[in-house]
Amino acid sequence: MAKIIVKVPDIGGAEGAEVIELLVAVGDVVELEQSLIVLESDKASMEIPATVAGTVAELLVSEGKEVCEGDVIVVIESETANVLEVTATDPVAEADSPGVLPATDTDINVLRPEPELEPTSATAVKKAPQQSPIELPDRDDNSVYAGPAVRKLAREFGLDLSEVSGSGPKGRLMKQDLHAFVQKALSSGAVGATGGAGIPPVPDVDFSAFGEIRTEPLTKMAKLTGANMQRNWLNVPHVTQFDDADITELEAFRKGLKGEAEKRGTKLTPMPFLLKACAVALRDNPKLCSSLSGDGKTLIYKNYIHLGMAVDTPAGLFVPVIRDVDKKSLWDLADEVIELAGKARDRKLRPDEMRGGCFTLSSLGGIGGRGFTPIVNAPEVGILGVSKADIHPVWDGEEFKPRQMLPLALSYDHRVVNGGDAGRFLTQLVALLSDIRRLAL
Ligand code: CAO
Repeated sequence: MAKIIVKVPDIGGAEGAEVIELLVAVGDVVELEQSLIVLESDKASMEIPATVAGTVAELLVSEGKEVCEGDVIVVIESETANVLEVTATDPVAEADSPGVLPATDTDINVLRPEPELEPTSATAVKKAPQQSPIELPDRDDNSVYAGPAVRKLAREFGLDLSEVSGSGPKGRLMKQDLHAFVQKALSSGAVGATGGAGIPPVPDVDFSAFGEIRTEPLTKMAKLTGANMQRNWLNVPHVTQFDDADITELEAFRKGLKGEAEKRGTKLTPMPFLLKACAVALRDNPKLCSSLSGDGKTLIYKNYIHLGMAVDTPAGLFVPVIRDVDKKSLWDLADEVIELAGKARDRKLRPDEMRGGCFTLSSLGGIGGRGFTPIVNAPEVGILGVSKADIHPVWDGEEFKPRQMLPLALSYDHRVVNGGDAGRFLTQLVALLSDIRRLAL
């Protein structure tokens, strides 16, 4: 029997992550790849799998704990046969230091016998050097422990980090410390008085005074989504424009492909058609695919079309990005919609799968409703809200005909996109969806 430690893997540049769920307990028998814990960073939520089969000997984290890449999460006691198989190919594991397998999602270390881990095998090898549980970035001149992302956020808020106290290990400053500091300053009126946002706070109400209540802490992802929505709502002057696309023919074509889709093992919803039509309309109306530079002086045009797709999950809203939509077939897009939506719901999206979007689609078509005004996902400048298609009587010049109409709402950043730009984009989109032969033009 050998003891294997499972560490926090590369979390895609995210600076720290919170343990939001423990999926195993000490003594549990786990299989290879079985999920051990769920982490939530400010970029993604992810499950950390067991890298070997065995028994959970130690659980070194608890719910709510903040962890960083390289921190030890779990110690698994495993049959040596499996372990040796893994470590034999790893030259570092033969040495005194713990062996780290390169390029895996999770580091595996074979622990040499050490008193606190009570190794059971006499063949278990020498003691591993003590690892620092959390890597601390260098202190700055003012003795502030903070990572680059926190320092960037402080610059955005215009905060002096030495005024903020850190709640992380060894006083390390975390993003939530900055948020709490700003929140406190806003509610105390301090920022308003010094020329800050000056938005009057919503009063804190004791709801229990009016009846029974229940409280539930927000998940990190929900808090982050809320903060992003507020940031986008406050920073972006929004305009929303509406139209309906006649998708009667598109729907007939799509339904005709149902059998072929089943044979291919996929499902063709209206989403791949929407993605494809948006890609063509964005190519022809590049302003909708641009972003404003940080100083607001330059417009950045992108020669690629990567589209975000809002996915509704029990853990909150995720926006995975489908890359190079203009270069993919409807079948490819159908597969990718299913794959990314599945990963979002299973909390398996990697941070890099949620980056680089140019424009977002938010479809509530499968849920219902006649229309909504989506909030732009800045620094993107446009987002398309899609509602449920329904049969409506449409006047064709001589009579009313029953047509399947798809309600669309385009929200845009009015600093970048004018009504004319948006009107042309939406009109083209409607034309493309109403006659999908135009997608080939
Ligand atoms: N009108 C009518 N029916 C529609 C439709 C529309 N606009 N869009 C989809 N449908 C149908 C589909 O064809 C499917 O029907 P069948 O099961 O009979 O074939 C059904 O609705 C369910 O589709 P779906 O929602 O599972 O699949 P999708 O490809 O259309 O969408 C996804 C995928 C991931 C975008 C969607 O599941 C989702 O999560 N939407 C929510 C997005 C969201 O929350 N936006 C709000 C963000 S702001 O809070």
